[in-house]
Formats: sequence, C-alpha cells, structure tokens
Amino acid sequence: MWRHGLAAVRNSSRRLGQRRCEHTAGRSDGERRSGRNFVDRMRCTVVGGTGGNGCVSFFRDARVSRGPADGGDGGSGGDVWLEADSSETSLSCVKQWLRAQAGGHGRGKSMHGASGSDLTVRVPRGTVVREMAAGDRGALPKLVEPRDRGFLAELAAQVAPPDREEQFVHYPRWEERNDVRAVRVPAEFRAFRRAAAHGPEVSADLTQHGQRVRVAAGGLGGLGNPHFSAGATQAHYALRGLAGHVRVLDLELKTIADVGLVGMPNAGKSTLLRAISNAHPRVAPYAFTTLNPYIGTVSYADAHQITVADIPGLVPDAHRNVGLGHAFLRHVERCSLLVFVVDVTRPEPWRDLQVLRHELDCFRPGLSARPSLVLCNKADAGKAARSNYERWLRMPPAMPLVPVSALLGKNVAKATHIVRHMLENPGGSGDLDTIAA
Ligand SMILES: Nc1nc2c(ncn2[C@@H]2O[C@H](COP(=O)(O)OP(=O)(O)OP(=O)(O)O)[C@@H](O)[C@H]2O)c(=O)[nH]1
Ligand SMILES: [Mg+2]
Repeated sequence: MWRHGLAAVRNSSRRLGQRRCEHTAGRSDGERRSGRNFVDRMRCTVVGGTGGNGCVSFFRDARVSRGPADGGDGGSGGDVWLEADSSETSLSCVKQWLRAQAGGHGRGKSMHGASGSDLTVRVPRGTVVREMAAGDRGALPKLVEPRDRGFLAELAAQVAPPDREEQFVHYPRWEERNDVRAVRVPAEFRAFRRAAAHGPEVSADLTQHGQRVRVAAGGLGGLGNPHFSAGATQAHYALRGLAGHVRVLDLELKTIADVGLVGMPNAGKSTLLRAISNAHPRVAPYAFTTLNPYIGTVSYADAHQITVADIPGLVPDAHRNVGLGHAFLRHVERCSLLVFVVDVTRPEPWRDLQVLRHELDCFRPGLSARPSLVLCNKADAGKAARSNYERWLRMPPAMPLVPVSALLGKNVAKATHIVRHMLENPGGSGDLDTIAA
C-alpha cells in the first residue's frame, strides 16, 4: 500500500517535472498559489542582440553628384542580463530563449544606427548561473529543443563564423570590384568574435537583491564606409555588425533562508511554518502535501526577522529517487541552521532522525553536521508521544530536543527563541537549557 502510494507520488512528480519545462506565462492565479509551476532548475539559451550594419553611402546634393563617403555606423546590439529580485520566487518567470534587441543599421548622411536595448531578466535571489562548458558550445543546436526551428537556423548561423566576404556590405554592383581580402578588420572586432567561442564561461551566484550579471554581450555595430576611405580612395564597402554572443546557461535556484525545516512527510513542518511565520503552506493529513519549498518570515518582538524554508518531506532512500527524491534539499543547502521536525508519536522517532541525517549526507556529504535542533512535534498527541519523548531524552544527546505542538502552538515561541539563539551563536549552542526552561 505504502509502495503503491510512493509510486503514485513518483508519477505525479514526473508529471510535475514535465510541466516544469513549459513556459508559464498566462497561468491562472490558482495555479500560481498552489505552486504547480514552481521551477528551481532550468536550461536557457541567451543571445545578445546583433549589431547593426555599417552603411555604404556618398555625399550628394544639387552640385555634387558623388561626394565623400558618409555612411553611418551600425548601432551595437543589446546585452542580456540576469538580475536577482527578492520578489521572484521561482525560475518559471524565465523563458527558455532570451534574445536582446538588435542594433539599428547605419544610414547615409553619417547617421548612425540606434543601439539595441538590453534585456534584463529578473530571477529569484539565490539563483546560481552556470554556463555549459566551452567544449559543448559547438553542440548547441543539438541540445536545444526543436521548439522554434526558424530561430534555431538563425542561431546556427550566428554560431558559425561568417566568411570574410560575408563580413562586408557592398555598394550596389560593386561586389565583384571590391577586393576585401586585404581589408584589415579592427582588432576590437576580432577580439569580440574570439570571445564568442573561447571567452570566459559565465558563472555567478546571485545572492543579493539587485545583483546582476551580463550573460550575453550584444554584437558590435558595423563600421560605415568612411572608416575605410582615405583621401581620393573612397571605399565602396562597409563592415557588417557582429552577431551577439550565444550562451547556454544552467540556472539553479538555491533558496536563501536562515533556517531549513527538514522532516518526514506528515511530520508537521508546514503546520509549524504556519504557526511561526507569515507563510501559508497547505496542511493536510497525508504525505507529500508540500511539493515545493515555501519561505516564511518569522518576526520577533524586537522587530528582528529570520527566514524559514519548508521543503517537501524526505523518506528513506530519497537519494535513490524514492518519494520526491532529494533534489529539493538544495533549498536548505545554504541554511545556517537545520531544524529537524520529527513526529514524536511514531514508533522509535529517533530512527526517523537517523534516516533524515543520512539522506542529507547522501545529498551533500557533511550537510548533517550543520548546527541543528530537533523539534519533537505532536507532543500533544497522547501517551505515546510523551513516553517516546522521555525515552529519547534518556539517550545520549546528539542535539537539542524541544517538544512542541505546532497544531496547538504550544512551546513554538520557545522553539523560535532557541532558533534565534543558535543563529546568533553559531560557534556553540550556548546555554540552551536556560532558554528552554
Ligand atoms: N496532533 C497534532 N497534529 C499535528 C501537529 N502538527 C501537525 N499535525 C497534523 O499533521 C498532519 C500533517 O501536517 P503537515 O503540516 O501537512 O505535515 P508536513 O510535514 O508539512 O507534511 P508534508 O508536506 O507532506 O511533508 C496534519 O493533519 C496536521 O494537522 C501537532 O502538533 N499535533
Ligand atoms: Mg508540508
């Protein structure tokens, strides 16, 4: 029966995974509230705007039929930026394809093209940005989904370096006469093209609100024909703008909270978060009610605040993908304090604690060694809870045990004070017994 239940959950989580890939624009309020479109990992392709082409033109008026070269330069393409925003909670707001605006082409009478606007995409605070290894960049078209074949073709053309002939715009019917083989392309252009293929990999950890990183540079605008003209020799060609950089990024959200609640399904983590903070995760008497992390803010009487993350329940062998797996543990990886919420009415609840710690270590070795506290929840639930708690107290203490009833709100204020004390004294647990008394 239990196995059956887990299989059903696995299937539903797979369905959730499939939904994660979809772009979520236009989702309903209900969906947003239930968190069904929560995305904490995704791959996206970012493309800087293409630079506008330089123009080939010659001054002309009533008296001068072919004056000096006056072609304007192309505008540079826009850059793509990622910016951390604390009001975002999920990567579902990020599209899989991000492209900044192209620069305008240069025109006659020395009119330069406008620069393309930058594209700034807001991501949640705690987003880790990693670029696919440089060696894999060539494999780009195979890695993207064939959602937009036209765009894919365009992208492939951008990735492939253009032939020398294609780097220039020619005056009408001058293609044959222009010998561009000997024309020296400015060093700046060559460096930009080199950086497209071999530049430093983009890597950032956006932990602060407003922190931003440029993930794709817009292409340089091409140069008009005056740049190649000298004296009586008027150039009949101009330089095309360069394609923007193309990067494939892996985005991973590692929630930033002070405290992480870790526990088996149904242990009462969400009930506790509701009791101590402003968050309202769903509570129900069955396993896996919570399918994605919730962050709550706990406010103390002196206006001090801490953030607490409630994550889905962990089951034995979660690291072998049982239950919901353990990938969501990334949301407690950065917490300074772990609070184990254990249902003290279960037979031998200390074994649950061992399982939880083992799963943490399977996810990231040493994670269970973080400063931790055990809340023996459901302490209100009759004799079994009391006798289990008393037996547990007699065992060698691994970490502080605090009996609470999240449902009735009993002892939760004391628990939150202990949490604050442990956060403020990271070195040692201090005199916890005095606080707990
Ligand atoms: N008696 C009693 N019941 C509790 C207490 N805390 C939670 N519960 C009940 O336990 C059930 C599960 O509570 P949740 O808060 O949804 O548990 P959870 O750990 O978030 O579960 P998942 O989201 O599935 O991992 C609910 O029916 C709660 O009412 C408590 O202190 N005492
Ligand atoms: Mg829950």
